[in-house]
Amino acid sequence: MMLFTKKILVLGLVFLMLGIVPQKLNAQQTLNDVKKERGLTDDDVLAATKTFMPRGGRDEYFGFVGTGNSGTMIVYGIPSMRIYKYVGVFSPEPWQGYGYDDESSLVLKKASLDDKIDSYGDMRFPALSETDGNYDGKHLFYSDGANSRIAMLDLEDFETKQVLSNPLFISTFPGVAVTQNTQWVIQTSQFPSTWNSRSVDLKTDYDSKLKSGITFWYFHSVEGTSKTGHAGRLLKEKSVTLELPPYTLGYFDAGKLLSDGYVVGLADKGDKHYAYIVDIKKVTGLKTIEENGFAVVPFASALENNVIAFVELPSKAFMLKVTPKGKYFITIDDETTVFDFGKIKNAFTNKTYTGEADGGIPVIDAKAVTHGTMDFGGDVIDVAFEYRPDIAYASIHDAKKIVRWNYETLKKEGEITLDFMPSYLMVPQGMSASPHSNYLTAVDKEVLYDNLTSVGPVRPSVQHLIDISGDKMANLYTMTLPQCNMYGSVAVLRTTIKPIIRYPTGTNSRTGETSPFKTVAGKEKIERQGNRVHVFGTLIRSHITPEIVEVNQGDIVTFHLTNLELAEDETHGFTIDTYGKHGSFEPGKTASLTFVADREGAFPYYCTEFCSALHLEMEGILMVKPKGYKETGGTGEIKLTEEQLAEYKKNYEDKLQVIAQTQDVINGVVKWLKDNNYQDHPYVKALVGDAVDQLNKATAAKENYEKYANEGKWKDAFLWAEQYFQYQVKAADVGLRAKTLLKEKLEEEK
Ligand SMILES: [Cu+2]
Repeated sequence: MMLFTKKILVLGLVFLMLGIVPQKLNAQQTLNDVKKERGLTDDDVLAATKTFMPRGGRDEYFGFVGTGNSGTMIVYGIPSMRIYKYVGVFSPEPWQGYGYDDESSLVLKKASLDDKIDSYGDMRFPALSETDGNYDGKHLFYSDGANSRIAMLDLEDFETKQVLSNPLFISTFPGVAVTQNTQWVIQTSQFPSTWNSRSVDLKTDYDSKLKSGITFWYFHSVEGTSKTGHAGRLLKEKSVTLELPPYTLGYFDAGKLLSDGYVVGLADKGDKHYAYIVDIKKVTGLKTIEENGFAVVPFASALENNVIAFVELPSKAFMLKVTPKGKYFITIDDETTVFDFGKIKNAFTNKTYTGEADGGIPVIDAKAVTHGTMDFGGDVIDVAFEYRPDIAYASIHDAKKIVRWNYETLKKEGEITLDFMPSYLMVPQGMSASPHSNYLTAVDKEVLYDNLTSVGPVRPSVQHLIDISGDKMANLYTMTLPQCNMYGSVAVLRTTIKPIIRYPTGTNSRTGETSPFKTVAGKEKIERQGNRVHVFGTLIRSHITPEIVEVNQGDIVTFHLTNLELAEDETHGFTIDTYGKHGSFEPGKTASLTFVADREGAFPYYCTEFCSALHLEMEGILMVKPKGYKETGGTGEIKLTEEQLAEYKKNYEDKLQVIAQTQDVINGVVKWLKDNNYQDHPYVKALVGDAVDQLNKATAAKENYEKYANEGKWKDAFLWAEQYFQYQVKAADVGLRAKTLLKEKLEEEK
């Protein structure tokens, strides 16, 4: 106490000496007070009001960003720019057990060249699934530029369902594009490489042995949604790769509506720069040969069948995007060029070629197919399209500007000057046939130097939200994206996505099918065959069953766990201390954790997710008995004295009273719930279902204590009564939560 007072005195003196008066806190502040105190302008306050999300408010859009080398995806809201979730895609993500439980580890291992799980990626430009050119909110795709993989996520549960290895490319462009009905998910190589992983003499063999290519991954889409998720999958056996000479391939986009059936992209070789156009229907219908287990259309056949042509560009381009209705595509190099897709299609079909590029690829005369060019007076990085017809935005990096322009009339229509250098742009649904939004985001790094607190040499990625609804564009908000090197993003109207809140009990979420290891209440068991041990367990507030698992050192052990909960957000986590395994069990999910019990000892396991107030009661113990361990000691039975027996009898009778009182509480809650028609509220109904499950589990305990009491075995009777009481408490806990929730719902309705 003395010491404490002294400290305050010293601090006070220091403040006095430095002339610092500790800041006074205002208990009550008006909007004007806050504005004045923080030096905010009216524009600042307006921007804050436009992005502020009151409690219970919902964002208009879901945004999706690939984290680049982290190999994960960020889900965020627009306009609040709040991050909702990180999802493991190309690298393990421990919170959701991705790459830690058996089911998701299999997803990642299948895509690995050497059976190891890659722990990073390079994911820059995602694509959302489309129906008739519009986002349908079902799937999301990413390409891994660093490890030549492709991934498919389901937006029903925001989980990665598929990661596949591209068996041909070593270097892959870190972006994907989908055709307008998601029949093909397109991925290209980036830097030329050998496809057979053999070394070559680069001086003499570069043109003959190094290759590039475009892969058309066939997507098997399934109408509607099943209870276990969208059943669509990429099918490797129906996918095709177009072989190309060693060009470095860059950004690409799929045609849509007016240009459906074509893919256009950037190709460079030496000092020659091109935009390519490929006829998808034609190329995917050609005869293929097999290479590395993948169907390949040989380049000679492609030439012969006129499936690819080039348009020459004046300099190296960095971006190419197709306009929303598919009428044009825009390339960005030293200047910004709007190409007429229709004219290119005609020249391509009629073979109106004026030259030939390296490898013999026919070249279409650029002048004849150009709609027009724009000079923005600086280095343009990206374009984005919005809902007003023919309107696009261009980011002028060095001039720190975003220009609004019309790609039909080729006129500038406005601009906003920024205090940073903008790079990649995104308008919600801007890459679909129906751009939707009043918002534009711009990626920026330089903003940090002046405007954000330094957090050491490496800094987070930053994207900036701009209001484009009016004639005058306005700055709204700057969002930091940690663990991320950000490039592109996509966003879709929030209501287009229909997320689920639970799986049907026993679902393997990665396959969408019922897990063969699904376990229901009362059927928990431990099976052993030699040194292979399978634990079939369940998780429910607030209990892990079984609570004790005994194995021998060296056993291969699998915990197959099913979360029996039905209630919203009742996720349980599971880990066995120091054994390096972690699982996340969302309501209904079954997942498995396999490991070798190679260290002897007692290893507690427990629920890692805060699932309820009694969350830490979810625990148990894994006993790993050392090799050659023999049970010692007596029979385990201890003879009780008369006094001890009487003591247990009294404890038992006391416990019965407590049980009766608890039952009264439960009955009261049940009556209240029934009187208030709890069954009309699905979430409350789910909670009551969970509570009933808890009580059902208790019936066996009740039978036991009654049996032992009849036999006069008071110790056993007491212990089982205690067990019954534990279940009762847990059921009461869930019941009370249901009551609170229903009360809230009824209040809302008033
Ligand atoms: Cu839990």
